[in-house]
Order: sequence, then C-alpha cells, then structure tokens
Amino acid sequence: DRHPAPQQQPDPNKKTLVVLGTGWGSVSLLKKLDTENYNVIVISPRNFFLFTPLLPSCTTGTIEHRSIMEPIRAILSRKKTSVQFFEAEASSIDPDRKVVKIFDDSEIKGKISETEVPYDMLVVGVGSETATFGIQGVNEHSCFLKEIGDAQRIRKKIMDCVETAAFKDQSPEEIDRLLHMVVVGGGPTGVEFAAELQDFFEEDIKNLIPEFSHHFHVTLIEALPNVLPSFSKQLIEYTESTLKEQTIDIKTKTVVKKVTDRTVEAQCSLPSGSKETIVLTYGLLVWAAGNAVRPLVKDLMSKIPAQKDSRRGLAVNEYLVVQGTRDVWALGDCAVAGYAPTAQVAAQEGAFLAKLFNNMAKTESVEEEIQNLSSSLNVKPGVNAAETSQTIEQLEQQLKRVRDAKPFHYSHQGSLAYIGSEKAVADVSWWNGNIAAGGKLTYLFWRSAYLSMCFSTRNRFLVINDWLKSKTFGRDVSRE
Ligand code: FAD
Ligand code: UQ2
Repeated sequence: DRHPAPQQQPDPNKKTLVVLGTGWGSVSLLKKLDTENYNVIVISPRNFFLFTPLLPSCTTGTIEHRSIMEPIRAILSRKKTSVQFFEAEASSIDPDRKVVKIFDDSEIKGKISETEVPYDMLVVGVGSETATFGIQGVNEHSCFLKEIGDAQRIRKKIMDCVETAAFKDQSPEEIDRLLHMVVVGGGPTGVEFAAELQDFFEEDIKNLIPEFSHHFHVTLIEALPNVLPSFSKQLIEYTESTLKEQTIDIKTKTVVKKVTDRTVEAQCSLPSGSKETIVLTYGLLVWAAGNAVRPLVKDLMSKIPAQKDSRRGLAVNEYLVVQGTRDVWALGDCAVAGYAPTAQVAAQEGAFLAKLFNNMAKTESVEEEIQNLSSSLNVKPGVNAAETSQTIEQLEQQLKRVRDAKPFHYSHQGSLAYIGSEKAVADVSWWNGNIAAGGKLTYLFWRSAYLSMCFSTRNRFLVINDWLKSKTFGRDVSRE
C-alpha cells in the first residue's frame, strides 16, 4: 500500500486485444501485428514459443530442448509498443460478457492466482491436446510428444529402460521387453520419433553397450493402411522401405485396443480380411495418434448455438471469425477452417489475422479523418473546400482498398519428414509444380529448411551447435 504496483496503464482510446496461446498461430500473429493500434494482452501457461518440428530430436538429445524454445518476453520486447503477458491458463471464455477467466497453474502462486480479463477482441490460439480415443490405459502408461516436458520425460525414460535392461542378472526376455520401444501413430511425429530412436541406438547406445545389439527394437503402429498419409504414394513407399531397412517394424492397419503398464494389445487387419489380436510387451510407449479438442474450447463451443455441429474444434468463417460470435477469432489446431492441423497452416493464419487487424485499425483512423474533414467542410465552407473534398475522395478510395480485405487463403508449400539414417522425404509445391524427393540430399534440405524456419538467430545458432556437438561427441546418455 506504500508503493502502488508500477502497472502499465492501458490506453482508454484503444481496443483491448487478448491473444490466448504462445504457439505457432499466436506468435505468428504477434510477429506481424502493429501493436501500437491496440492494448495487446497475451495469455498462455507457457512463457515461450516452441519450434515443434524439432521436438522429436530432443527425445534422444540430438538437440537440447532449450535450443528450440524462444521466451515470449523476448519476442514481445521487440515490439514497438509494450505488450502485456500473463503466464496463466484460460479456464473459460464468456462471449456475452466479453471476459476470459484465467488462473495461475504454476507451482508458485501469489495471493491472487485467479482473475478475469475483459476484452474487446479475442484471438483463441490454444492448440490441441493429444487424442487417446478413450482407449484404456493410454493416459496412465504412455508418453505423449507435444510439449517440452514430454520430450524430456521420453529422453529420461529411454535411458532408464537401457540402464534397467543392463541391471545385473536381467533375463533375456526382460531385456527384450525393456528395449522394445513402441510408437503409436504413423504421422510425421511418430515416424520422425521412431527414426530418431533407431539412430540413437545405432550411433550411440550400441557402441556403449555392445551386448544389446540384438535386443533393441522399435515398432511403429498405424491404424491406416500406410504411414505419412499426407505424402505422395512414391514417398510413402520409400519411407516404409527405408524404415524397414533400419529394422523398424511397421504395423499398419493395426488398431490399439488396450494398454497396460507393460503390454499393448492391438487388432491387425490381415490381407485375407480377417482380424488378429496381438499383444506386445514394451519398455517405452510413445503415443502420437492425433489431436483432440481442449476443454477450454469444448466449453466455449457449448456456449455458442452455431457451434453445436462442430466436432473437431471452433468452426470459423473465411476471415477466421468464430461462427456465431462477434469479435472472437480462432486459428491453428483449435480452429476448423478446412485445413490440416499443421504449423504451416497456423503460421499463415496468424499472419493473415495480423494483416486484418492492422487494416481494421487503419480503416478506423481513416474513417475518423474523413469525419473530421467533412465536419470542417460544413463548418467553414470556403477557400479550401475543393482541396478538402479532393482529400476526402482520396481517403475514401484508400478506405475502399483496405476494406476489400481478401478472405484467408492457405498456400501449401509442401511437407517434410526425417526418416532416419540421415535420410528425409520432401514433397515441395513450387512454381506450380511438385517436387518429390527422398534420401541423403533431401536430409540436407530438411536441415536447412528447418534452420531457416527457426524463430531467431539465437535458436539457429543453438541448433547448429547441437547438431555439431552430437555428431562429434555422440549424444549425451546421462539420465538427468
Ligand atoms: P500450439 O503451437 O500448440 O500452441 C498452443 C498454445 O496455447 C501453447 O502456447 C499452449 O501453451 C497454449 N495454451 C494451451 N492451453 C491454453 C489455455 N487454456 N489458455 C491459454 N493458452 C493455452 N507441423 C508442421 O507444419 N510441420 C512439422 O514438421 C510439424 N512437426 C510437429 C512435430 C511435433 C512433435 C508436434 C507435436 C507437432 C508438429 N507439427 C508440425 C504440428 C504443429 O506443431 C501444430 O499444428 C501447431 O503447433 C499448431 O499451432 P497452434 O498455434 O494452433 O498451437
Ligand atoms: C513446414 C512448416 C512451416 C512452413 C513450411 C513448411 C514447420 C512454419 C513452408 C514446409 C517446408 C518446406 C516445404 C520447405 C520449404 C522451405 C522454406 C523455408 C519455405 O514444414 O512447419 O511452418 O512454413
């Protein structure tokens, strides 16, 4: 009560724009937004941006996790006008009262750890969570691969399995179980993780513990008939044969039914049309089988009648406005705009919204200027009348141009995936054509593409450093 908190006062003449999340969509929006036009408030339980495409590499220590994180405060400090950030989770949105309820979910809480944030405009960019399809045991026994903490947990568990397998007098069957790593989900995340695991074993673990040579084993389970469904047929075949060469066991048309602390029960569809149930024992189980809607988003959808038929997330129109609301936009994995849930889509949606909001602010200021000029024309008609009306006309034309904002249009650049033993696949759409390539050269392309997409020069430097380090000295197998 002696010193009032030096809190930054919002400008009452500006609208308050609240952005939820610090992922691909929200950060891409913040990067391009002219923040001086709004009182911008960012809310996320994570005070950093995460470069998800390199997350699978963190599970084996090819890359250290901090190399692919960028603090949101560093990102926001580069903006012209200050932006507020609250490390908090949004627990509910009230579209009628236009407020967001937030709470501090971290370990240390102050006297206030729960409050409300009012908004004039709201952007929902909270992403998705991992889908378990309600399959028994998945939540309890498997590792997801979505956040930094997941990658750290997996890295620790891999080494725990290895050291436990090396425990005195461990039976060969138990060694086989402990060194059996099962990956569920044949999308890019599952494939890249399986590939990284096999690399880790071939390049590091095998040399350190030669007696494990014939025990380590990776199985990749996918419900669909093939892995990497978003890639071309030719690259799918190349990927599957490359994975098999590396002795990764691919089980397609296989649906997991139940998981226990050491077994996975699954049903395979045989070529004959009949079904077979298999039970695999495992040491590590990683679940990367798709996206599910977050509770916050489900709750918001239940409050909006126009969202009642939407299942996979917030249905948005071609300007990314949440259907059935005013002043609420959604982007990325939590929005249903007719595109795949990828970083590429989220980043383009964020850039689109930034442009839209910049234009909206411009429109308002031009409208105001026209209003002022028109009223001055009415008050004192005279010498400058002709000039003023000409200016008004020019402004109106300018207004028309910014008002003619085009709806969001996604431009697909292509898809990339690492498939192990220094090989990658790339489906690139350039110059109205398609280039499909796979192999070692494509891996160089994969590396340079991901480097160029890293958030900052600092991140780029750290990633190159990690690559050189793990190549030169091997991956660090300490279990911290
Ligand atoms: P996210 O990036 O997930 O961000 C969501 C944000 O919201 C986070 O900051 C989160 O902390 C925050 N949040 C969560 N709940 C709340 C709440 N209640 N209140 C406030 N904030 C909240 N895509 C590609 O295009 N290429 C790839 O190579 C690729 N590789 C991937 C690899 C992995 C391992 C994973 C997991 C995904 C990969 N993706 C890739 C997909 C891509 O990461 C997602 O599509 C993308 O992150 C979606 O962006 P987003 O902004 O919607 O959500
Ligand atoms: C991608 C991705 C993005 C992208 C693009 C890709 C991390 C930000 C374009 C795909 C990359 C390709 C096809 C290589 C072309 C390289 C560049 C640098 C344009 O995977 O997710 O999200 O924008």
